[in-house]
Amino acid sequence: MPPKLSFNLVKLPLLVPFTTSFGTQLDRVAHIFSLENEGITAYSESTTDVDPFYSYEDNVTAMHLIKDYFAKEIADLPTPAAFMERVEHIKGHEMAKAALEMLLWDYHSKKSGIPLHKYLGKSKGYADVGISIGMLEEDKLVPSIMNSLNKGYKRIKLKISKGRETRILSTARLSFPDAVLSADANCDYRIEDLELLKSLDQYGLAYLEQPLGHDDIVDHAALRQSISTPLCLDEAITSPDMAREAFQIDAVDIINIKPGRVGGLSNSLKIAELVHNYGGHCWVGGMLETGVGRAFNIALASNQLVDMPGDTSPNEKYFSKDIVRNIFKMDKGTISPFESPGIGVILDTEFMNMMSISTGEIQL
Ligand code: OSB
Ligand code: MG
Repeated sequence: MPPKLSFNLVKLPLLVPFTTSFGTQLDRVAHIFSLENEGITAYSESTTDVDPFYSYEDNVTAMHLIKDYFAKEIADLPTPAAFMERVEHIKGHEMAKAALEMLLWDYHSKKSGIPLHKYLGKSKGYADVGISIGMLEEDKLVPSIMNSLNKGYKRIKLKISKGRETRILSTARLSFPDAVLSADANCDYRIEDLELLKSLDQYGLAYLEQPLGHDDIVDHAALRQSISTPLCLDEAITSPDMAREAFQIDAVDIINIKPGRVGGLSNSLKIAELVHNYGGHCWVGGMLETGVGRAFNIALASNQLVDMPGDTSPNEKYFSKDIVRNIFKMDKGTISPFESPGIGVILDTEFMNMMSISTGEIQL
């Protein structure tokens, strides 16, 4: 029997609406992929969503690329690195590539009988965990931060947007003078906003994440010279080459690595290595993933090269019920990856099917 690739498009309501500078998200709508071969079932999740707001990719573009270009390249179950070489001539679409690249990582680590976090290289055996808090009504911000600190989160990241940053950050800093705080602007500012961005130095942030354009590193380099807050890039780093160039022109201190955004785990590890060689720091971000994508993120965040707390909250932060039976638990601000082969998640296929908008098989 040849390998079989199938998908579920699931829609899970978020426990708390997630508001960023680009909008409010009420649900996580995700393609979950399953690859079956010789008694092994591997899984992955596309980090795309309904709207092309975080990046130009969305669920429809990802499915187009996967069905029409990428699926046939995994029919012989290549290594993740070999797959990435085969699709290199297709520009961009890193999230679509990552969905299949990560499927191959899960498949090969399961076939080897090794948990993914060990299969990826040197693992610490745990991930340090921070939280990403969406923009909230005035009266809900302080209780939300308080609750997160009580749960043991090692860093509190607050979403900001142009015009709302001063209220959010001054409120947070006044109430929590010693907390490790960061701010994520999701590209809402321009270099013309320099004075406003300089004023954020007073809040003693651990870093400011992606204040300027999604495809910019030049203005970020200029901004970095003018502020004392360390600069973290997310959207702008779409490949190991972009990471290298950002360090070469002094545009960045810290990189938020999201495997989806950079074409998968091979590139994530390359970026982590490069960051280390340039003396920078990195952490693993998130895209409100279900338990499937979360398991990949936590395996990567456990790597020794990842040296800051990431956005890998336990499942219960996002969903009242996830599509997996084994959920992550946070203990003193850390989460341990699963120790069974591959990503180690046990899918709740019944619940996944119940929450699916559509399902299907993809021709390899
Ligand atoms: O910019 O890091 C971001 C969620 C969706 C899209 C972009 C971002 C985020 C988050 C949440 O910050 C991270 C998470 O908890 O998964
Ligand atoms: Mg971000």
